[in-house]
Amino acid sequence: MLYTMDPALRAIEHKVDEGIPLSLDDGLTLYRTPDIHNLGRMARKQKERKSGKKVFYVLNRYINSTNVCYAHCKFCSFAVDEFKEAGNVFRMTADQVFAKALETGANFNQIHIVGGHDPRQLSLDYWLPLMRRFKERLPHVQLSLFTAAEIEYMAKRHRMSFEQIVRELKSAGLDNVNGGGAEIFAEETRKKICPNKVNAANWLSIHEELHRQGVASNATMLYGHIESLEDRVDHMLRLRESQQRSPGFNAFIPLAFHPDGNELNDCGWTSGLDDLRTFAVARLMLDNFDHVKAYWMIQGIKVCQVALHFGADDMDGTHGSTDEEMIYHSAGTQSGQYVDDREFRRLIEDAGYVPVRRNSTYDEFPHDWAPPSQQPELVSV
Ligand code: V47
Repeated sequence: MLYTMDPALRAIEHKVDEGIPLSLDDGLTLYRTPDIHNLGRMARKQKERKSGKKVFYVLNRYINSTNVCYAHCKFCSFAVDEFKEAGNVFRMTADQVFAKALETGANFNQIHIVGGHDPRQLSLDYWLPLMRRFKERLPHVQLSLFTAAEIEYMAKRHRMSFEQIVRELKSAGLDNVNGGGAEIFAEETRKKICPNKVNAANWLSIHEELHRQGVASNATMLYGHIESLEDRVDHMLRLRESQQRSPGFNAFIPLAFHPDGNELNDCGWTSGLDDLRTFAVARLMLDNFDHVKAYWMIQGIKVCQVALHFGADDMDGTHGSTDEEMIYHSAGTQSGQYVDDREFRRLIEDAGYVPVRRNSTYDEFPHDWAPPSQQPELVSV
């Protein structure tokens, strides 16, 4: 049988080739086409226009600094109510975070830290000295800290504007803000899944302020729960418009919903095809984003490798051998805790691409680059 292209894709491909931004209807057509092969081909063509044959990864340390959280998002299995479940609480001291980061040496280019809305930890008094300490001891490491939800929480508690809080964080060395907290911007859906969290307008305002002050950031989308396809495409369009107003997003990261242990468990798991479609649609909709990230921890390393043929050009970070990611592990991910950089390079090369080591802001490094001194500072905890 002769294989024919879905005719609905032809006009969209023409627009992409001409650099014309896609509409909400185009996004829905891409999501609904049965022609998954041409969808992948179009996304791959766009990926290769952006980053050629390169696929990026970062040597990373990943830390969840506390699971105490007062936001009570319906999709979250990680957060703990410190009064109802006191026995399950962890709250690292600044010394513990510092020691954890250096546990496996100093040869990494990014430290990624996120935690809950914890009134005892989420304050400038805790974070600013710790950030300065990192910068002093590890000048080659970029600080990829917080999400916009955590920044809004700190701004509120310190009675600061977004402009003021970003200035404080930047002065202590903030290089990049993680893309979490975006969830789904569409108001009706957002109200149902995370009513107590930063709203869509503030999430976007915080990222735009970060960019104005020269701090880079990422953006995520949580998909595969109660949202509609319209909500997903609308989310991408709001990000594209925000990038237009105040550029500074590096990567878009689709986060597949994980159902174990949370109130939305009856939504189940996303399918492999839904994951691949989402990478491809994002690559085609977000024409002003340089990177689409397939984070092995989330869709699993096998789907993420295939995603390199559906528009993704980044596999995120190695994680250190003693890292313990908890957001996804508490929600049922089957991904392990650790992938080393040799494995990343093999997966990327097998897919026909060239692995490139990066930092948070996509400066490139030889794969065997090492910082001048790798001696970890001894810290008592
Ligand atoms: O905002 C929480 C998500 C996010 C679940 O910037 C869940 O490179 C799926 O910020 N199922 C935080 N997702 C993680 C985050 C992140 C992740 C990867 C890369 C980057 C980056 C940032 O985790 C939250 C929420 O959307 N999340 N629970 C769950 N059950």
